Amino acid sequence: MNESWRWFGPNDPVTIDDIRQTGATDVVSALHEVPAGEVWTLQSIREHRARIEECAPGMSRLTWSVVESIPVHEDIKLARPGHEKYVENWAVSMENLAQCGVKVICYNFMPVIDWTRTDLNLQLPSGAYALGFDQQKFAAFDLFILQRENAGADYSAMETQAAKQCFDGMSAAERAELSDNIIAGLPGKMTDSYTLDEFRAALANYQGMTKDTLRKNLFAFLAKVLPRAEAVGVKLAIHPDDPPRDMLGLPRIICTASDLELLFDALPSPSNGITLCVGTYGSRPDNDLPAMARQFGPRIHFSHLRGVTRDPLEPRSFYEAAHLDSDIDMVQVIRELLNEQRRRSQDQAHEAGIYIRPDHGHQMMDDINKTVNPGYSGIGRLKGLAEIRGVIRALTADNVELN
Ligand code: DNO
Repeated sequence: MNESWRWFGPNDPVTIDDIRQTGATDVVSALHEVPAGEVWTLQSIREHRARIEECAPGMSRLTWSVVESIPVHEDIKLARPGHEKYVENWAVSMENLAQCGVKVICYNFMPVIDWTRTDLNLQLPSGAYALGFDQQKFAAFDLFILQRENAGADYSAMETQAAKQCFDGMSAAERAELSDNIIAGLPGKMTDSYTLDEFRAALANYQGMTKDTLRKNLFAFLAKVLPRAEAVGVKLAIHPDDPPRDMLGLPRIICTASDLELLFDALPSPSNGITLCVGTYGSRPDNDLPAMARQFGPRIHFSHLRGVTRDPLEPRSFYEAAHLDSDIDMVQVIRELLNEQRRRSQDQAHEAGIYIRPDHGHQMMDDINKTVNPGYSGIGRLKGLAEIRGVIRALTADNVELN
C-alpha cells in the first residue's frame, strides 16, 4: 500500500517539504485553478508535477500519483445539450495526466454541492478541533435560511420544529457562517462558490431529476471515458457522496454498496473503480466498511482513511473522530485492504497498488493558531498517518496471518 498525502498546491500552508517529513511517498493533488470543464494541458500538468517532484539531491523524492479530482462539469451531470465537449475535455485531461505518469484519478458525481459540513470548529474534550455534520443545523439552513421550495416535504413535523428552534437560537453571524460552510464550499470542492440566489438557481436545475436519470448520466459519461482510460492504463476512482444520502432535494447515487453494485454491473471495465472513503461511507450506519472493503477490493484504487462518530440519537449527525477511534473498525478495514494488496501482488495481471491517505485530521497544537484548510491541517493528519502506519506495520509483521 502506498502512503500518500493531499496537497492543494502552492497556497497550501502544508508545503511539499512538510509532506516529505511525514514519510509519505506519494502526493494526491489537482490543478485547482483550472475551471471545471477546461482541459488540463500537458504543460500545466508538467509544471505542477515539477513543484511536487523536484527536490534537492539527497532528499526523498515524492511522486504525484493520484489526482483528486478532475471536476465533472455540471452540464455532464445534467446531460445538457452541448455537454459532450466537457466529456471530451475531461477525457483529454485524463490522457494528458496518464502521459505524465499520473494514473489514478479520483472524481465525484455529486450535483451542485461537494462534501458538506455544518461545523468546522467543533471543540473536542482533548481541546483539539474537528469537523462535524449536524442534521438539525442542516435542516435549519434548508428550511429557514435557504427557504428551499418544497423543503418542508423532506422533514417531519418534529424535525421542522427542532430545526426552527435551532434556527431561532442562532445569531446572525452563526447563520451566516452555517450558510457559508454549506454553499461556499470546503477545500478541494469541485463546485462553484455560490450566493444564496445562485445556489437556489443551481438546485433548481435538478428539479424533478430522479436518481435513475442521474445514474444514467453518470453511466453515459463513464461509457465514453472508460475505454480511453483503459487504453492509457488509468484507474478511475469515484468518490462517494458526502454525506451519503439525498440532500436539498438533490439525487445522490454513490452512497451504498448497492449503488456500487449497480455501477459495476453496468460498467465492468477494469478501469472502473472507487475511492473507498471510509469516513464518508461510514457516516451511514447501514454501510459495513470492512465488508465493503472486502466486496469491492479489486475495485479499490484509492482510500481515504478517516472515521466518524455518529450521534446515537440522530445517526445522520456525526463528527470526525480520531482515525482509530470512531464508529468504524479501521483496523479491520486496513486488514481487508492489505489482503487485497497481497492478492494483487500475486496476480501478475493486476499490478496496481492501493494508495491510501490520512483523510482530514483534527486541528491541534500549533495548528490551532494557523490559518488552515478545514480538515487539512498538518499535525492532525500526521497523527492519523502515524496511527495508520502503525496498524499497517503491525498487521504485516512477520507471522501475522491477515485472513
Ligand atoms: C474532502 C474530500 C472531497 C473529495 C472530492 C472528491 O475532504 O473527500 O474534497 O476530494 O469530493 O472528488
